[in-house]
Amino acid sequence: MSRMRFTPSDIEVNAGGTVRFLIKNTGKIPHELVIGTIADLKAHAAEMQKMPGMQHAEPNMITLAAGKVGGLVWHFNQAGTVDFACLIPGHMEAGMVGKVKVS
Ligand SMILES: [Cu+2]
Repeated sequence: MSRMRFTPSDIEVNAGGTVRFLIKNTGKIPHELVIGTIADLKAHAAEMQKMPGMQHAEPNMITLAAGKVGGLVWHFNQAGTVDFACLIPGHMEAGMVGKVKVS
């Protein structure tokens, strides 16, 4: 099993900046990248545990099948820390989390 990591997992952006993330799933199973506060991400992950295989699409997330590449555009309007994670059950716990430092 490949390691469940985002590379890089720490990103720095300028407040007010709009960032286009280009994301590649180099693993062998589907993964996703969801942007939010760590509290929101944990709540969402708990919801997904109850509904395995839950399909969802929101502007703050992208789901990628193995080997696929996709983009996600996000506007970081204020300074602080924004978190991101893969919310497929077990993945966040395995280390699929990261942070965006906005300053
Ligand atoms: Cu994942």
